[in-house]
Amino acid sequence: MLVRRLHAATFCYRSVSSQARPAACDALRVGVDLSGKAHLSGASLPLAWRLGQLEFHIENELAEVIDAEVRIESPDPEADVLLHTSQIRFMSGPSHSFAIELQLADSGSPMTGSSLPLRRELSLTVTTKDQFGNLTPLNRSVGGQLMLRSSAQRNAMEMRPSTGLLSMRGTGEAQVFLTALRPGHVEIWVEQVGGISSAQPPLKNATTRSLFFVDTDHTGVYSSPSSYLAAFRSKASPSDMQWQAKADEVREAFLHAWKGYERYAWGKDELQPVSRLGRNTFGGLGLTILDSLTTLWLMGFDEAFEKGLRFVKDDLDFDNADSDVSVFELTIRALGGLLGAHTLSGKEIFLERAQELGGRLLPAFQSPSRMPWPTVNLARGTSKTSTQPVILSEAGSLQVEFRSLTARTGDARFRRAADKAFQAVQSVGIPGILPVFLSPPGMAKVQAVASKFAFGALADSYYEYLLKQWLQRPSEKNFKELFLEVMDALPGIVRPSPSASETEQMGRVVHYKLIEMTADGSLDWKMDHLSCFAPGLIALGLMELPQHDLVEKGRNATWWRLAEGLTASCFELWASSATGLAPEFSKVNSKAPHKFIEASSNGRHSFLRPETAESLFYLYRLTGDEKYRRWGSKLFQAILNHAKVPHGFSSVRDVKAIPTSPMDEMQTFVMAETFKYLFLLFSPAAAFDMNHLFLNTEGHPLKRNEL
Ligand code: DMJ
Repeated sequence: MLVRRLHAATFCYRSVSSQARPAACDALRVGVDLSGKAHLSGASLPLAWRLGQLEFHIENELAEVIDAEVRIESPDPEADVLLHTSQIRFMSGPSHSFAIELQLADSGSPMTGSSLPLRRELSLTVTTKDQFGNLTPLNRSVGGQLMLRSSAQRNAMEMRPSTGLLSMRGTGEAQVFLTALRPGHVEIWVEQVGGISSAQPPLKNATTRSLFFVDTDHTGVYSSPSSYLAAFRSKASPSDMQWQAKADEVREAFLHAWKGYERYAWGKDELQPVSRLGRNTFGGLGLTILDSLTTLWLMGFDEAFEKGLRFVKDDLDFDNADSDVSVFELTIRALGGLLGAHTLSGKEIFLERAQELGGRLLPAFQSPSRMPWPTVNLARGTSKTSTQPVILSEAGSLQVEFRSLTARTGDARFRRAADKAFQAVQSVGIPGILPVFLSPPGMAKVQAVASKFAFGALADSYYEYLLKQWLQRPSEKNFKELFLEVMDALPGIVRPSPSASETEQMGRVVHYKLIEMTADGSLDWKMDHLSCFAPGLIALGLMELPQHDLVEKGRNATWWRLAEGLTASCFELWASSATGLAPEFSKVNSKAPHKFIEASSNGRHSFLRPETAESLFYLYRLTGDEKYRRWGSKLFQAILNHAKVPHGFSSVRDVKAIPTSPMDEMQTFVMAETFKYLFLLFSPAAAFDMNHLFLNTEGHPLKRNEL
């Protein structure tokens, strides 16, 4: 109920020129007629004129302009006084509040959700209202002009008119059009330019609105994991149809692992599937959940994904992570997992929590060299200093996650930190393959530490992120150039040498081995399973790099040979053991043709690592050769036969011993990567859109061209 009061002083005269007050003045009555639905409240009655004072209480349930006719009347038609009638208009008050409404310009549909589409023109209407909610023009005496302002970077948003000028109509409404060209958060607000600014309320505070733009070409298109699964399965080719049953078996295996974790370790970082316990190895963040979200989505598990989302929303508490945890692992698994879930589902909660986690990881980058300290305490926001050398993969593969976080949130701190760490690694000035250790983060000038040159443990994802940072932002050509330099140097640690003359093998695939070189330049005849990501990376390079780069230096032919030959060796690592599982590493014979030699006892365990499955996935995408699916099916069968336990899957102690001895641990990458790559290998290409997405080193989808 709106109540408006009007006080008026009136006087009673005999004539305009006379100040005399006749007796008839006491008998005067007041009459009031109101327009619309307004009426006088009881407080105004009786409508008598008393001692020259009139007071009206006008009530109206509508916020509308009210016209009142006020009459001073006398009951005596002969009365010797001047009678009076006044027209009073109750106008809107001065502008009091601003409202901003958004609609899709072409369809007029109001945009009420939290995420707005990129590259679609939005019509933005600004209205000014008075305290009663009446549309009202701005008080003209204030002068000046109102402009719409935004925090978007240059070239990230277009406005019509380009100045953002809000031409207020008499009704108190103005319209501008805007189109976001980059994803992420943008703030908009109304600003007064010129005029008496002090007469305005602090407009920026009153009008700021936060908008979040997403690329709806690839995110938020599917409302649930199952609709995503149904959509890509509807695009299956005849050969995909034949493999669908295998994809479903992988789905079942994944669900078996998820159920074990859900039942016995929910909220803990990892499941110990034999003892049926949970353990906190990463600070107690429920890391298995964070690392599984993207697989849950791709495999179409609605309920489990929803449960994971609720965990992220309600239970994930970084304040509980009061221990020193690897910055690198938190980045690729937890941050990557949250960003990947955001990529696929478009649900903003994942980005919110990713941003929070990113903020808590930032202290790790405050070192003299700008390379991250190895660990961070998320609860305290601190990193312990360390005098240990920096591990190449740890400083050099955090970049795609932090850069993506900046692209999506607009907070430049994340990208800056990761870029500085990357530049610090580059500052050692060694081209191509780098030693696996660099000077500790506390040394401002970064130097190489005499250590081995390798593509497996301690180094792997550094090389992977050269190509993937370029996919994330192809205009940064230095990443591509660095990757090409690495690839040109790679044959130095491959045996047999992949140069065409030595490997003219009549179309036969040569089983190349990726070995290591010690600091003094001699070869270490050992191949890590971790290095089995390399053929997949080379295949990705063959699919994505410009032809002119591939033609140069005969790269095309060499890369094809390496991609196929290294994949064949990685498959052999699995297939040649008694269980069919691959050992952590294997020795390689130094004599041609450089066959694998039985792994030494400290390398015979298997964490069910994903790298071979990962390469099979890329090789199948590159070649379409069904052999890679058949090999994948062998890997999967070995995992089912020798690593499955009643409540999950377990790392095994010795891949040569049957029955296997379980190590009572299920690494989170088994669910993030191993099962995901096998599932994608057996699924239609539409299950993972490589034109718009790429996978971080933990198998979480991020966007290409995001920056
Ligand atoms: C995963 O965490 C990632 O793939 C990382 O790049 C290497 N190690 C494991 C899998 O083996």
